[in-house]
Amino acid sequence: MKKLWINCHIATMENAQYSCIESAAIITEDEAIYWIGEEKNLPNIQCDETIDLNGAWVTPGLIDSHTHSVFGGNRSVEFEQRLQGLSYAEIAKNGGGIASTVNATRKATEEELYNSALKRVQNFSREGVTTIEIKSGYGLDFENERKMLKVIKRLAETLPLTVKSTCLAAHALPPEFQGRADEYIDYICEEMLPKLNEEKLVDAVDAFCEHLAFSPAQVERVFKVAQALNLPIKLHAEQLSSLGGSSLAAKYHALSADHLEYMTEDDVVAMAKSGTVAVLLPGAFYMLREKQYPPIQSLLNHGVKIALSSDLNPGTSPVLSLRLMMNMGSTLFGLTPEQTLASVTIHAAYALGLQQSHGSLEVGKIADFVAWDIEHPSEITYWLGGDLNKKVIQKGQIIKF
Ligand code: DI6
Ligand code: FE
Repeated sequence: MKKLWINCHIATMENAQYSCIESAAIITEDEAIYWIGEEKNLPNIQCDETIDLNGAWVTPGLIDSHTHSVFGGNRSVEFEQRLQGLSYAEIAKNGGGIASTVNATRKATEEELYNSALKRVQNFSREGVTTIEIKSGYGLDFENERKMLKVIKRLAETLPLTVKSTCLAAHALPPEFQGRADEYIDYICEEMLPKLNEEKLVDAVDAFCEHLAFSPAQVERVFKVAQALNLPIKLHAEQLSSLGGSSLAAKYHALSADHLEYMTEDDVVAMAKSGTVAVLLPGAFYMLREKQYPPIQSLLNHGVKIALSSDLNPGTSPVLSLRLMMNMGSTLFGLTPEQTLASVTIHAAYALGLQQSHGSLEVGKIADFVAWDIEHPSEITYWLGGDLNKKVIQKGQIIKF
């Protein structure tokens, strides 16, 4: 089935630039792009349907490469408590913090987790997101990590979006392993990861490398198992302190290292060498009122690809808008709108290992795109919020919301 999409302008994002084609057209065949170019050069090919895009700007579908979209409960009460003066430590002592989400996630049924995550993911989808990565990491034992990963798999099967699942069992120390972090890492390496992988529930492996989570040495043990299982690697690194996690990620040719506020120049050089994508998370930066900026200029100078993501999670980044992250990427981190668009399209595709098929509009790639009612692609970053009248096309089909 061939469809002809006419009367549009296109920011293809080839080479991580707008790479504009004005007065353009696209021919899709089933799920893929068959032809793309200036309308005046359209080949004489019989199409089954013609869709007039009314002068819209077409971009690749947006890609959110780092989310924790599946979780039980939420932590809005803690947000309120913090604004009334309670510290993180006090909240954690009262059973709050990440432990409260682990508790709520363990208590929730698969059905409950699916239904709440579905609403969050649909929010992104309505905004123009066509690919999303979702992490486990609030179960922290085999049964509950498996439950989360099964929810992610079900989202992948039931939604038109491309969904990638990442196992983040090494996110925090579960209560039953208090004081025995190395034993928990043993459990992940010897049991959890191999079994979850065997059930084909895992597309990639992630960990949280931080004083309040796991050390580089512990993370490295998880990486070794991931490598042996042929699973790509990602890492939460340098969010609150500098432990060299991003260099470790680079050493293992990780797809991405994420957060990175406290990374050093050496880390940047190591990531540039390995081609590891820097995933920046302005939502968590903003919610934590972080003062330390990721070294944007150095990343750009060394040619490290920068992606921006929501980090949607109930604790540090209750973010339901990737476009808001694009705006923050510009206002807080100084990226240009062209760079922010690359950061949620082609660079985000690299962060998920999907760059061959996703992230830019080229012949042979998947026909995921958004037709925006705007006059220039910079507007996608410029407008704060709002729907921006648009059509979302996923695998060659217009999505009905
Ligand atoms: N970094 C974060 O900011 C979140 N996880 C992580 O690795 C926090 C998760 C939470 O507080 O629930
Ligand atoms: Fe995260």
